Amino acid sequence: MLSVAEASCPHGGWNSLIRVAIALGSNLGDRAQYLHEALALLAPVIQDLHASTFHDTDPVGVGDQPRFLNAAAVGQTTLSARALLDALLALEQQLGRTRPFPGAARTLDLDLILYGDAVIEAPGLIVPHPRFRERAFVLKPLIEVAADWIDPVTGRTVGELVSSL
Ligand code: PH2
Ligand code: MG
Ligand code: MG
Repeated sequence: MLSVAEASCPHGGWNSLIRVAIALGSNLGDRAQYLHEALALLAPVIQDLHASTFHDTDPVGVGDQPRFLNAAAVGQTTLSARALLDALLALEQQLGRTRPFPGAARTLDLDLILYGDAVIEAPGLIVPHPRFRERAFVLKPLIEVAADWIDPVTGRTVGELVSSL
């Protein structure tokens, strides 16, 4: 586990840019509009933001729910993983997300999937995302923008992870 200082500064230098990957999902209201708005609001926080296309997907593991629109985005940030997570949660709230129960349908879900090559296990913050390797709705958008990114836990690229879905 990283210390607070390391999590804030994993590669030396407090202002170094870290490459990050975010998964976006929406299955409530105007899904495409929420994803577009989220990307616009992420741009000031994540530099050089590149987004995948939007994928219409079956809900996975959440019972009978509306279909999802999923996407992935990569870019660079000076924020610590914790500060980035906090920014993502605030942005979800800004775009109307409520949490009536775990797994409820949502206007917007923003998950931190990869933060450079950091492996972090802290309360509420596990990076790489613990379930991203088996989730087609994360990997298929992600391969469009980060096919060569190496998962620091398995040593496999995103492309390889997609191949073994
Ligand atoms: N997110 C979940 C659970 N199930 N299924 C799809 N298709 N897309 C999602 O984004 C998604 C899901 C938990 O966050
Ligand atoms: Mg999620
Ligand atoms: Mg989430």
